[in-house]
Amino acid sequence: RAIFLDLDKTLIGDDYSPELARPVVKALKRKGFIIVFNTSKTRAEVEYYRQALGVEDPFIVENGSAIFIPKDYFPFPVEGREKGEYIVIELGMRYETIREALDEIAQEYGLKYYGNSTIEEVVAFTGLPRDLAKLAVKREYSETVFRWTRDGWAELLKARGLKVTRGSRFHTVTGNTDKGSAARVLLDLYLKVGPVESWAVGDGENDLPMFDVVDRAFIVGDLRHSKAKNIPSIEKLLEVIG
Ligand code: 2M8
Repeated sequence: RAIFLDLDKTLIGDDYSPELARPVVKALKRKGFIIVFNTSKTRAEVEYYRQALGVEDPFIVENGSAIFIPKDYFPFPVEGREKGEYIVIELGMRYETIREALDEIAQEYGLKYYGNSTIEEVVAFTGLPRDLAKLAVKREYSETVFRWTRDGWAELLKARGLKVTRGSRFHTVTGNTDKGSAARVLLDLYLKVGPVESWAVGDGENDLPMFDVVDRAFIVGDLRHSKAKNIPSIEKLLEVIG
């Protein structure tokens, strides 16, 4: 069994600490789940949580933009870009391209995103501890927009082939991808090895496409989705896992 897990407000709470997630990850491991983090976070941020929680499976970053697969993880060669200890399957757009589009309209719409903010501003807007904020601004495939003074910017970006999605707190700008497409690509790789039952847990609008590609979906909180079962909190997830 493989489980796709959103991080913010699903596996980790408002303080961004990995502590709440520990018992959940432990229970999932005991049950033999493959644990795939599928998040808006950057590779640097996910590496922090993987290390803190002892998770070594592949992971999906920046809202479905790229799948990082440890080299030699699958018993067959995987097509992708070699980057350090990973093979990376890139489904999104390069950060530089997204930044160019944002920079062009930033002034007109009063847009604030990580790239035109100081670390202090990022800390203030996200509530991230400074060390984690530094990892959050290491974007490779997406940008997080947290403030604007005029509407219409999202439509403009969409007309230029970019995607704007709501996360737990902010808006994410990516290429034409989502958490569901990336989960599908990774599931197809697992299916080459053998049958796999897929689960997903998330809390935000950007998690809905992921629910559509798995066998069992769970929503933390009160977001609606026909296919998913609502579970009120992260701790409740433990009951579901059994
Ligand atoms: C952003 O992600 C959240 C989660 O969905 C959001 O869009 O609301 C990203 O910038 C992520 O990298 C960052 O850690 C997080 C901080 O809340 O915000």
